Amino acid sequence: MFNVETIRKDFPILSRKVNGKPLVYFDNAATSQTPQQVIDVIVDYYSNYNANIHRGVHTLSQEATDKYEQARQKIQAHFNAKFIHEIIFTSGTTHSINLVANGFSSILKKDDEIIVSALEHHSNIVPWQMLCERTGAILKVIPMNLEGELILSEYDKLLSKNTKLVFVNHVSNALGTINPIKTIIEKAHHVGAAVLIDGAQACPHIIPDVQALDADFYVASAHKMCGPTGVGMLYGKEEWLNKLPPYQGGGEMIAEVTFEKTTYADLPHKFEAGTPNICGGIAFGAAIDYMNAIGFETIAAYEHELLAYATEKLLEIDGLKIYGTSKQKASVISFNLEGIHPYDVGTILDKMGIAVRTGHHCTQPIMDYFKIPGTVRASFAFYNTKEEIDSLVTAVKKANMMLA
Ligand code: 7TS
Repeated sequence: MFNVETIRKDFPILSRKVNGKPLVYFDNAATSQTPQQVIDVIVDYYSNYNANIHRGVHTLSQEATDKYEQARQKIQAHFNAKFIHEIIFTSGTTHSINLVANGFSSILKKDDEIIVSALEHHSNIVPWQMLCERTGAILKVIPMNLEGELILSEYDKLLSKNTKLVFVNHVSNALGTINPIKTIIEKAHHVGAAVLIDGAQACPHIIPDVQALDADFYVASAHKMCGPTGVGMLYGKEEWLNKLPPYQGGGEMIAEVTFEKTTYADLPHKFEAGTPNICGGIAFGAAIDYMNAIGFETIAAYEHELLAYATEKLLEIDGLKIYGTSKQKASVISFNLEGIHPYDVGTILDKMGIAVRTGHHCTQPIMDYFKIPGTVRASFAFYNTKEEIDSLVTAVKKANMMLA
């Protein structure tokens, strides 16, 4: 049985105070909090078997290597990748996307077309623009409607035999929209284009089955799903990862080096140059274990309750407008108070111990679409409570009175 009070005891940070008030942490879309079970794994690593991996005959190195490779296995199982070597450790979503974009520099030609969506985070826009600059490829954008949903009939019009790549997030960080990625992937494959799904915001709520989705690439960050910062993953279909050239050169990614010629290591090491975030990778595995022990269906159902409750309560406030009203939505609420800058609301909320994000959320095109400078964003996790939402609503009402 899911008991939020028991769950909250796993997160030491949730019992701290901010500005003399109990912390209410509603910035989970930026980074999630870390349970004691994952903190223990990090402490255990540095206390007992900190060593470099894949290169030592000594015991510590072997233990660290085993644990790191076990974490890769956990990720493979979680995302249902066919082969373990299809899982590449990276420093996070941004790194994963840049790795793929860089690889396509040698594949794309002038006038090839790349499609992104209007809902993308800057990290799923800028690397493709850079790729277009390098190759002469053309970037096209799937537009959205006022609810924050992608307009699939427009997507159909953009697709053609010139489309080589499609990049869409699974869940929008700014609006919470859950995108119909299975349909988006099917349509792209119909014209022979490859698809990268940015799962940074989906993975805290949903288990993506990369084989059932038939995604060519799927990327995520550990720090949004109860893991540490500085580590993430790239899933790529074996055939694609074999086609892409290495991203960085260095130790670990080679088969043989001479000054005349270097050959590269097999997957996954071809994309893992240098000493990785070993502890981070192991802790990523522990975070996946932690979330699976609670269960993603349980997590999603509870977060949905929080979302419905918060939406209803916030909409009772005079002059409050919610941006992103898609029918399929994760537990993210972006809102503004009429005539009040989001930054001012965020500052008052912080004084009351409530952490939200304010600004454009690295999605300036979405803000431009709504003609606003930014929003206040409250994003909920399974360790949040309805009482915390009540505190948010009270604080927003106060801000509304103070700033009106
Ligand atoms: N893609 C999406 C959809 C994201 O939400 C983020 C981070 C990224 C990519 C980049 O992830 P990173 O781990 O490489 O930084 N989003 C946010 C956010 O909404 N607030 O802070 C970071």
